[in-house]
Order: sequence, then C-alpha cells, then structure tokens
Amino acid sequence: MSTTTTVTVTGMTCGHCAASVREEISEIAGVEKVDVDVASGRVDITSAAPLDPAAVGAAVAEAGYRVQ
Ligand code: 9UX
Repeated sequence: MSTTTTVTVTGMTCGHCAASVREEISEIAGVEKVDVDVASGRVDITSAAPLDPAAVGAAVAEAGYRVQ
C-alpha cells in the first residue's frame, strides 16, 4: 500500500525547476512517483512507506528550492 505526501515548494518558476525537484525527490528511497505543479508549487509524492519530512526538505534544498 503506497502513501502520498504533499508539500509546497517555493521558488519554482519554470519546467526545469520542476524537473530538478522531481529528480532530487525521486532519489529518496521508496519514492515511486513525483508530480510537480510549477504554478502552485504543489508536489505530490507517492512512496512505498511514509517519508521523513526532513529527507524531503533536504532533497528540495539540494535542487535549490525550499519546502514552505
Ligand atoms: Mo528555469 Mo527555474 O530557466 O530556476 S530552471 S526558472
């Protein structure tokens, strides 16, 4: 049974921003799917088990953005 985590990421303004965030979050263990909406900053992450919010924040920071 998968679980979904939704976060809001600030600072993304184009599709390349979204791709960077998606790639970094995809590297977290157990992540199966990452949907990024640039306009709203909404990021929906599907994973095998609940994610550590700190790991999500670190991945987003690695991409150069922030979790609101
Ligand atoms: Mo597009 Mo996003 O040129 O930081 S990558 S604005």
